[in-house]
Amino acid sequence: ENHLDPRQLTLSFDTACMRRAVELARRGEGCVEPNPMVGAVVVSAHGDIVGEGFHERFGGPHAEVVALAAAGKAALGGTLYVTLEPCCHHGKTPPCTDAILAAGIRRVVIAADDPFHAVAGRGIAALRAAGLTVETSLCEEDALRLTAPFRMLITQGRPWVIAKWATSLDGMLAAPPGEDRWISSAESRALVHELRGRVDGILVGIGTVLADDPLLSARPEGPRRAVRVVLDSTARLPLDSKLVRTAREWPLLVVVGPAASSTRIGALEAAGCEVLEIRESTEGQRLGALLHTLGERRWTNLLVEGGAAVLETFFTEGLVDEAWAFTAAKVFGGGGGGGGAPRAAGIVLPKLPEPPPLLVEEVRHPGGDLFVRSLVRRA
Ligand code: AOF
Ligand code: ZN
Repeated sequence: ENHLDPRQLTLSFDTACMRRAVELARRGEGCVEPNPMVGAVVVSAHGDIVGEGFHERFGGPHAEVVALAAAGKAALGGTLYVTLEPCCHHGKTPPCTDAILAAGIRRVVIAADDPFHAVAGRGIAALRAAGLTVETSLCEEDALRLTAPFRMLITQGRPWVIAKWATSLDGMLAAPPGEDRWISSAESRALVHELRGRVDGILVGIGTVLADDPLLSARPEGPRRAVRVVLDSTARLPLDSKLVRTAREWPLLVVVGPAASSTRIGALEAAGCEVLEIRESTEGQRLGALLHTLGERRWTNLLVEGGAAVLETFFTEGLVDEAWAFTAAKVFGGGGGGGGAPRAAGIVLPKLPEPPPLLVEEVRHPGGDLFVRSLVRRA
């Protein structure tokens, strides 16, 4: 005969609640960093959803505390679903494990561990020691992806790197002179501005600045104001560039090498730029040292916007975590010279010892372009 397996029912309800918690967590994107995005759902002993919450901003209450406050007395004897192991340390707020015990929760379902040294398994242990039922790893893959930039910062000491580029259908990275200066559609550019508004930094090479004179700000502004970063080993950045002229409004970090003259450095500093000198000898070491410094500043997300040589270095050094590629349905031609611009794929990929394994996470068609967002998978 045909009857429902009650365990199957429980499993799918648990999964639905955890998916909801993951969805809630994502609302904190751009506001919580360098903290992780976390979401929580409280289900009463009767099986009703009685509270929801997420970590809304850095320094604010944690997801569990928000969800438990919403549930009030209805949490007694209930279940808490949370996307990250509850904390058990006194940080900017008291331990979530205490709040969970005080609310009378009986069962806690956790999607992923917290790699932060003050927690790292101790949150789970504290709840078990208090006699609660604790289950782990439900929707773990989603929760790990959700907190991947946080985990990169905690475990590797560097920000998550997002590489972005736009090309024509024939692989040209920039329009030939005289053409419409935009490659991608207005909708594609709006997606990039949204991204710019939630990252900690937006990085380009000096070549891109000299060619395009970009502003690199988010328009409209997002939840955070990214620092604009220029890789400029000899400090060639023009004082009348848009970047330098707006340096007092939007922070600008100029990364120079030992060959940069102190006069140029002084002029950039006087114009409101921060100049960071990196002395390592190889390109790879310099990039590693820069990312390490940015990690010390607790940067969680860095957007790399080009040009081709900078993208190539990041890929070659294995420092790209996520790729945003826009392809416009336009053919520029000119690959044989005569105004032709560099080929993105042609320059970036074939020089790699091994092409990075990409996992496509999203495909869209903003304004008629093709947008592919993918993740670089590592062993
Ligand atoms: C949780 N629930 O919603 C979050 C957690 O700076 P604080 O005091 O807010 O603490 C931040 C640390 O707490 C962070 O590094 C991470 O380990 C954890 N974040 N934990 O139980 C939450 N956001
Ligand atoms: Zn907490």
